[in-house]
Amino acid sequence: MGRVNIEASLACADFRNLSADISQLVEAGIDYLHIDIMDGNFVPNFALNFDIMLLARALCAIPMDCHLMVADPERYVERAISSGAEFVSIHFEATHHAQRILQLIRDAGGRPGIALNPSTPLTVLEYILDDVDLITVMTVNPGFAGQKLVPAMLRKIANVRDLLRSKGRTDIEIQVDGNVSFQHIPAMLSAGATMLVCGTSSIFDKRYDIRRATEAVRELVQGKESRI
Ligand code: S6P
Ligand code: MG
Repeated sequence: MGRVNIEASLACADFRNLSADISQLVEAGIDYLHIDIMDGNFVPNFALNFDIMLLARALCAIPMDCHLMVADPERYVERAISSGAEFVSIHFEATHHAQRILQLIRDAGGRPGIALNPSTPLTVLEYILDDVDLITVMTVNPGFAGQKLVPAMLRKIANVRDLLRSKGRTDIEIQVDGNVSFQHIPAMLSAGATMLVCGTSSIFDKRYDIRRATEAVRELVQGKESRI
């Protein structure tokens, strides 16, 4: 297995004490901050925004991955990048013009990602593989933290991996987002996940300290049993 990135879903942090949580994420060696942006339209909820990205950037240098759960995402590409995003992911379902927006992200200096809702088939990827650096398999329906894994998504992750292998594109990251728990991480990794978005199911599980929980995720990534 190649390198696996451990990401912290910042929307799940304790905002009463954001700078303390970010310090712990830095100490824990988190690879990316995953920034959920929602518009109350594409998904029935609101989450983070670009000011919070700038705040996070002022507090730490952890690279950021911006997950745009918004309709017509082309409106926000430039701001996501100028607010510090390395990866910018759009939803296939949120636009009629996914390829054009992925190209726009690339041209603006970002690394494009395409996110797929649980019910969206992988056939939509066929002609856009050259336009993406990242594919997000939503393992829950987007909009909320704390949901249960849609079981068929484990097969979907493996199907993305098989597709990328068959096209010789194993350089494209496979991100999993939703209920990435200590219980599900081993199966997600075996299926081919390379970027783990960790929220309330693991790194921000209130029962544990952020550093210890991250260490436990890392143990699983290294193929060890976690004692957490
Ligand atoms: C969901 C969003 C996610 C969540 C994350 C929460 O719409 O895109 O990034 O913040 O999945 O993690 P958990 O462990 O609570 O499901
Ligand atoms: Mg997300």
